[in-house]
Amino acid sequence: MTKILVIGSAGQIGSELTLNLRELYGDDNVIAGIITSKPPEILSETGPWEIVDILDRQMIVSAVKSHRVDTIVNMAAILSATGEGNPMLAWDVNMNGLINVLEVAREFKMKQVLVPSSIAVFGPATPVNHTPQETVLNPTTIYGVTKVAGELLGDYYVKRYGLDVRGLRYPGIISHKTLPGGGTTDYAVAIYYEAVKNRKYTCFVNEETRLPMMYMPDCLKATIELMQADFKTLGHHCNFNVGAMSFTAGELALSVKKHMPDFEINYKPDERQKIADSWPDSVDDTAAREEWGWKHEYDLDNMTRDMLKAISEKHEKGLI
Ligand code: AKB
Repeated sequence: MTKILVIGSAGQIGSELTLNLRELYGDDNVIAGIITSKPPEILSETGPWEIVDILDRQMIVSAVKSHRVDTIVNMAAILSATGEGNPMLAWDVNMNGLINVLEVAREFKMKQVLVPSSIAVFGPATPVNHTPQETVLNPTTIYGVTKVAGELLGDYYVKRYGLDVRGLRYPGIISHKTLPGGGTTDYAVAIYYEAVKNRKYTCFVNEETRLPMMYMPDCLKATIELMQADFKTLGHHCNFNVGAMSFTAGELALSVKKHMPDFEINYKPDERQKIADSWPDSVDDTAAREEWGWKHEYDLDNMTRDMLKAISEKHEKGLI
């Protein structure tokens, strides 16, 4: 029986992934690892949880031992914008945290470890359109540096110790359940909340900024499908490009306007513009499609319809 520990369970992806994994593997078999003693109710009421600080190896060991964990999903990370504000923290959580996870996984002979990466591994010298799987990785953010090192470290544990480590390069993830925090792509979530609440939004990247993006249902599908893929069929391990959609901030605003003609947007680029400019417009995810059958479902307009509906419902209930 699989027993999964999700570290960083309260975050944007971790919170929804934990619930999806509980549906798939049974509530008791998915342990939410949360850094504080106050877990979101939706996680504490639907299954087991533990306080797990990724920087404290003994805490990870203790959760692994008490629940007989055989799989770790590491969703704890400091993202690009926060990372630029505090590079040492980004290094600490993203690298020292990761090595803790990998070492515990090695020591306890885990069945699998999932270690996400990001489009932040790319940099200004990387081809911008349909960025290949194998290409120049010269990121200019500390977050990107840690993600490149994380991919290499994961691959090293595969080769050196035969540990099953897998990971995918998430694009900007858009969702309406748990807010993202500290990322450059956060404008693509904030725009929907501000549209519903105030009918206007000041965007922190310019109108022409184009980035690869993905709606949460596709992100969960990609993550779970990669986890379920047969290890023997994988030619890559910790660095799969996964694509879904690619749009500019202006195109995103137009998609919102289709539903809310009075929505207004203006652009006031800040320091995050430079980060966005260093990332690709779109990625070539042939390896993911060929090796484990990746196929996205949502495009921009489907996602916008869904996002506005869900956030409007929250607004009507006074939840936001
Ligand atoms: C960020 O913007 O930092 C993240 C990412 C693309 O990894 N959303």
